[in-house]
Amino acid sequence: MTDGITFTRAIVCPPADSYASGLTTALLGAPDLVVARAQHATYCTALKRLGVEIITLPPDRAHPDSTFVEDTAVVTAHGAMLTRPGASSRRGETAAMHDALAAIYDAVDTMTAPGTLDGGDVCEAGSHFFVGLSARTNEAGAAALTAWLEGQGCTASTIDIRGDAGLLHLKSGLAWLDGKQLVAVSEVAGDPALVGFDVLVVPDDEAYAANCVSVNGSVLMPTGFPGVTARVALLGYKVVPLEMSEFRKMDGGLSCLSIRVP
Ligand code: CIR
Repeated sequence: MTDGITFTRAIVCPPADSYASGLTTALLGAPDLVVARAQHATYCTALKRLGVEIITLPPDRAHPDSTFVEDTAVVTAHGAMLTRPGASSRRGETAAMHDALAAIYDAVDTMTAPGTLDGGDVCEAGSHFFVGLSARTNEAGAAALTAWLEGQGCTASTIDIRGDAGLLHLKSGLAWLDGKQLVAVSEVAGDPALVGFDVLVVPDDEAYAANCVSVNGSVLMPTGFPGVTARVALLGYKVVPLEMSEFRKMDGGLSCLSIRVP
């Protein structure tokens, strides 16, 4: 680990009873709620073992996608901004996140219309942030976040994934491990915004594993992707494998399940 961020807390929200009625394009069948809750609990335990305090929001039955908390806010060491999620069915998720963030940060900013942005489109790489333009994040949302990040002393660049039908969010295909090290699917790896970074390119048949999460020197990775897992380990990272089947069924990945706070 050369230049990572130390995370002290993570905000999570266990899947609600309504979880299976959330948005999905995955065609992998209905998720098993009991298994999803067990996988979520294991995820939280893994974060705790890495020194992260878990802040748990109550399951939100009115919002089936509310377990994917990452989409509702972007945080830095100094501040937090609530997003305006691209899917209108998810906009009400930000109220609970506001309360959690207000207990941590002096001020919580809020994105306004016409901007839309999902936190899954925001890949933090130290003080630089890659912001995806996607079906969920529009130009106004990306511009508003960029201005906000600059006010926080950070920089940002955009990556347009609107032509990549297989990517729901930028972080579906891009992760930062630490320093200059990124993990990316081939569609994202060649983007000019990544010049100057080292990119581990994920093979197409293991693309789901590009959504991995670097936490305090270890890398959380979904099980079932031996090629990319071995390559991350070869780079010197300790890999923590986690079963994600019931979240993948709802288009979710490891990063979506938490907001990690420095
Ligand atoms: C959605 O479509 O909004 C959810 N079913 C999945 C969100 C996944 N979030 C993420 O990748 N950051």
